[in-house]
Amino acid sequence: MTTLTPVLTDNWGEDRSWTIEAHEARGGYRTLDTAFAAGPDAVIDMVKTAGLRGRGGAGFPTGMKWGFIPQGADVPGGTKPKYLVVNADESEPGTCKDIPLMMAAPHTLVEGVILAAYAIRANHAFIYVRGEVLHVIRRLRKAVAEAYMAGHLGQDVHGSGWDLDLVVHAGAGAYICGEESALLDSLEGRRGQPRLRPPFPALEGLYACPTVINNVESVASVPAIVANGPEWFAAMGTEKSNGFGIFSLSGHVVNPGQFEAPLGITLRELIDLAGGVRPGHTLKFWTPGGSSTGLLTADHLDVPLDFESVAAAGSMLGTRALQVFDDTTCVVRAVLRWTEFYKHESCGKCTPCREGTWWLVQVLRRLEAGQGSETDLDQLLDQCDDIAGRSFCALADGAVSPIISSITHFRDEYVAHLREGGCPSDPRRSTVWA
Ligand code: L3W
Repeated sequence: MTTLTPVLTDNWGEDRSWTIEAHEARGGYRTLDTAFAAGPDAVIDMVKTAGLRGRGGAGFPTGMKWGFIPQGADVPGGTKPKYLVVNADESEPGTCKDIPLMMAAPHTLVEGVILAAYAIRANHAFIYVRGEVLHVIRRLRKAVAEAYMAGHLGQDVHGSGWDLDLVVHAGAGAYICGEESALLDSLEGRRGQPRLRPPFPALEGLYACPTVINNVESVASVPAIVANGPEWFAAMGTEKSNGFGIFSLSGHVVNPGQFEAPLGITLRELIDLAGGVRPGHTLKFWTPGGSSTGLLTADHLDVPLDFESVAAAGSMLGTRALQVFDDTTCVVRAVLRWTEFYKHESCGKCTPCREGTWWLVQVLRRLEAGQGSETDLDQLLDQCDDIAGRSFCALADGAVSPIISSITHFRDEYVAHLREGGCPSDPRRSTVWA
């Protein structure tokens, strides 16, 4: 049985854990002097040796990303200013780890920002926060002000001769701005829409300068790596998915919440830790990393939650947003609701996503209302095929993923809707929407 490894979540229950006094009392900000003594390249090496992979969904190696930033006059772009941007635009359905982290431990994030910015030799950093979460924005701004007052930010940080300014920027509440290149457009003051890549932000990002964009949890994991050493981190998790992560259990479990554990723990173990599926019911389906990673079923309860094993099971680890649905949930209705979300949040820049998500909703509404025929199911899969991999960014891929996986695992339930003229488990049945 894998046990929990509270590191990022360790102080969440403490009185006023978000203050600089509480953070410093636990040894906070001491890693800065360790990093300044070692030098920027040594910090990158530590993160590479630790094997930290991006915690925002894609799992890209963090140290490698930092290593892409061109440095020095001999390399194209090497003399341009460098930027660090923290993606705090958490909005994927089911994903709910970064917001509690920033509320309970904002200084862990600020400390990570300083270490990451130092490693890539940036003098400016931004935390781009989802606009709706005013309480988080206030808390972060307070933490940043405290860090300036204490000399952890600003000119000549800790007498190192290196300067860092950190700005907390509020987004305006669009899901697409969690996509890294749309986030950069938004930060530059434009409407947030994805950019074509290459060039990747590491070469041309904010203001066309080399930019690292990392998720909140990725950056917040760095102080513990510097404090405890990369081997300590690499000893946890699996061979290729090192370390620990925050697993967010929501839905039909007795005690939903955040569970910090080594990568490779299974949903069965996590559900046990969460007190089980609610009494009298059984698990029907779940998402490993938010709705855009699609659905898995009770057959996948023992899949190790690491990047490789979840991919081998046909899904993605994503953001470890484990939404648990029991036998009372209509899978067709759940998928329809998610698809409506993606249609609403499609930025409209590319046709497959803008038009495709609209059509997906039309067909799903008909199916959910029990109207149409089995041919519509095949048409729906054809539409998914026309959309996946043909859009500017991952939004459209995420939109088709729950549809394809639900038809793969629950085709009979779609057919039952058609046979019964609506949801078999809903006595009111649905009526046609469109
Ligand atoms: C330089 C190269 N950099 C890749 C960088 C790239 C980015 C990172 C990962 O999507 C996923 C998505 C969601 N030179 C590079 C390079 N990079 N090749 O590596 O890139 P990528 O394209 O694999 O992923 P992404 O666009 O960052 C993230 C999934 O995560 N997800 C998360 C959703 C969460 C939210 C939210 O809450 N706001 O959206 C859930 O599963 O679907 O597939 O930095 O630049 N050659």
